[in-house]
Amino acid sequence: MTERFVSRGFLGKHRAAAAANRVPPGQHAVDDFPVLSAGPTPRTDLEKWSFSLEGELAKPARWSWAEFLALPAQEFVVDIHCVTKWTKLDTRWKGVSVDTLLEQVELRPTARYLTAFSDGGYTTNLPLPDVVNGQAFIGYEYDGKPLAPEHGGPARLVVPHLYFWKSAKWVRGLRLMEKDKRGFWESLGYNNHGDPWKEERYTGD
Ligand SMILES: Nc1nc2c(c(=O)[nH]1)N[C@H]1C(S)=C(S)[C@@H](COP(=O)(O)O)O[C@H]1N2
Ligand SMILES: [Mo]
Repeated sequence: MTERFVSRGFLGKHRAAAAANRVPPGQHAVDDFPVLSAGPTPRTDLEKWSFSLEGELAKPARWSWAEFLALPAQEFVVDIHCVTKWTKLDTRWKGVSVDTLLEQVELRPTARYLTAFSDGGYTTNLPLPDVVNGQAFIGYEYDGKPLAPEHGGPARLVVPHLYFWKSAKWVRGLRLMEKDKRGFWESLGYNNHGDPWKEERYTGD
């Protein structure tokens, strides 16, 4: 009994230490999932929903909801970090990797940046190298259930290695661009890149 208690305590501490290494500087881990939206939650009829790739491509691409669900999907277990200082470890999603989407189109050599755009008008900008090689996905299930509207359902971009404002909720497409263009929060003083491990929170960090 005592032995079991001790070894459990040890494992608990071990796990706590491992988790601490996954919390970036200035952040703290939370168990709940806070909701942060700059405006009201848009409700788009799935019949009218589509996802588009546009901009610096040989030809734009567009998927209906049914077509999007038919794309190869993956499960992702990732840590997310909000600039308001909460970190949530081991969030579990199902969605389509941005790599899978980009495989379906022909990028022009001029495609170097992108803007994710959403219902409601939210935008966020990213360099192309930050969304490839398994680093970003369009998530439509969270914790085994359809993604809740307040968390960006029916589908949101998730870019776990950058602060969570880069993970556009209610995302409707990605616009590939030659030049970088600041998105919603990036124009209002948030850092253009947003790496939580470098504490790139605000412009000038
Ligand atoms: N479309 C849209 N996406 C958005 C936002 C928003 O206001 N609108 N807020 C961003 C910010 S600042 C954060 S921290 C996360 C919050 O996601 P959550 O509400 O699921 O926690 O969404 C990001 N994506
Ligand atoms: Mo945020």
